[in-house]
Amino acid sequence: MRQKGVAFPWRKMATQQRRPPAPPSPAHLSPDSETVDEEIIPNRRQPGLMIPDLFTQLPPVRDVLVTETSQVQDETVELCLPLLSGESEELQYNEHGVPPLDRERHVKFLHQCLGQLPGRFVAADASRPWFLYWCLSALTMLGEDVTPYRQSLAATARSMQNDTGGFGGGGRQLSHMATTYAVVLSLALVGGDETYEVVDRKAMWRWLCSLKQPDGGFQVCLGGEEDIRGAYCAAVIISLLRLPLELAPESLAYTGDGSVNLLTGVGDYVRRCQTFEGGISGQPNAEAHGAYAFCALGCLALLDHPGRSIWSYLDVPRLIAWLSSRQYAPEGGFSGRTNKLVDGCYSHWVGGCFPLIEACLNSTSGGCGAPAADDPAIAAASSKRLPPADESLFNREGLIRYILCCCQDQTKRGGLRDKPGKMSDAYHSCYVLSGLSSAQHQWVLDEPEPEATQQQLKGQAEGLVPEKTAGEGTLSSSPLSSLPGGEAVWAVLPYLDGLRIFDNTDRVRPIHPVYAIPQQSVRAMREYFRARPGF
Ligand code: FPP
Ligand code: K
Ligand code: ZN
Repeated sequence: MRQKGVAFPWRKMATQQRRPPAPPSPAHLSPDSETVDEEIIPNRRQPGLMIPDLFTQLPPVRDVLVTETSQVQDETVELCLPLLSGESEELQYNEHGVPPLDRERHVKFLHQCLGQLPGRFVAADASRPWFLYWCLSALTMLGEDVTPYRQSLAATARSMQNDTGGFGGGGRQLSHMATTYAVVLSLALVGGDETYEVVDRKAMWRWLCSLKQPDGGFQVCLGGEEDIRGAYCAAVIISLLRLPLELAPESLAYTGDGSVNLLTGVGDYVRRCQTFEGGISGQPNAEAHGAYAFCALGCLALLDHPGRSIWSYLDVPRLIAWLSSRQYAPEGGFSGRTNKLVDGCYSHWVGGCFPLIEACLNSTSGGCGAPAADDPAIAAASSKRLPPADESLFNREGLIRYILCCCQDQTKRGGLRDKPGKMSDAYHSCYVLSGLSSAQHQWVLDEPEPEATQQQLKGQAEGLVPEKTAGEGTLSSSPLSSLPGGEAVWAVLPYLDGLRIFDNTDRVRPIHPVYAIPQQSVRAMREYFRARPGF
């Protein structure tokens, strides 16, 4: 039987290569597609591999309009299909048609990226803190011990810190929210008191206050753009360093009556970033992008228990629809935005949204069982709740296939990549592995004590969060403690539902769904600063 449909460019190529004919075509082709005589997909797959048709065949529905976009999409599928179908001679497939994680080569590549880089990397000089985070995070997920980097990291971080607060991309560079986030996470990853001590928390707090805007958001650097990265990075930094929430009088957002703190209006800022598509844009009225969806959810999950905050500020059903549309077949990976291509890094930016959404759906807080909140926004959100997510909201198998088949560098270079044909790099190594980690694990959020819930709700309604343990040396007579969402108790298990298509030795370490580093690293750093509520 021959497939019917429009002519696909890759089939012509396949004919020229004269590959052996394919097995019978999929039964799911749309019955009313045009009847065009054409060649069938080649298949050189090793016999006996168990790979669902979804990942080895062309999509059943296809828009006949040919555009630049549809052409690059076709080219991408053409590159991925042989790798996904068990046809690559360079890959060693297991019985599910999935190759192993090439740990050793990735580890070697990542250690190299932490050393001196070739001259062309001068263009990435301002991103040095990012390289630290990407490599240390990826190595950690691969099970490597990164504590030997403690001393050198502390020294490097010191050289990047400004007296006016925050970290720049290097010595004498302006502090930036992104580089500061990357340094703080790197310090957390290597751990150790002397490492934590590097951070000048008081200067950091002042600097964050200077970036806080009256509309609730944060600038990414002094005088720079305000966007949702700023809000997410600020929330992570405040939470990990347990910074006080009250505003310095110099802040643009300071009102003088204590009605506004570092977190005031952040949720509303995030709300304004949800677009007509259901996804999240970098700033209000821009295009939805997966990287910003993660920033939005991570930020909300720190503001409060995600079972409340995500429902309060976002249209969850529309966000889920948009996130789900990011996963493509046959590739299995995620795209970052509508009509664009799959890319390994979205395994984290988009894939990492699902644990947070699942926690929000499965939560009994703030609507599904907990006493109804006084806050009308929460009450309204509760009324449109979806049923709990007892199944995965994304195709974990597809993502794992894309990562292991398509995102591993196949040469001795090692490292992970955007897609076949691209070079591996530290950024993609980190976020592809983060996505793999999300797909291999299941996170559940333990419910807070009812008393704590009520207290937090009250605190939130007042725009304040009551300090749990008032400590010596706090900033003022009415100190505000760190973000309540930071106290949420997350528990992780290997994801065990359904078929495990990867070898057990290919499981990477779990990372905290909000901070994207191991939970132990989060705990250790927050524990260290718990004893230092002031400066
Ligand atoms: C488009 O790139 C990418 C963006 C619009 C946003 C990128 C932002 C991040 C990856 C991270 C932000 C988060 C933090 C915490 C700093 P593109 O056009 O090259 O890619 P595309 O075609 O896949 O959209
Ligand atoms: K991209
Ligand atoms: Zn990418």
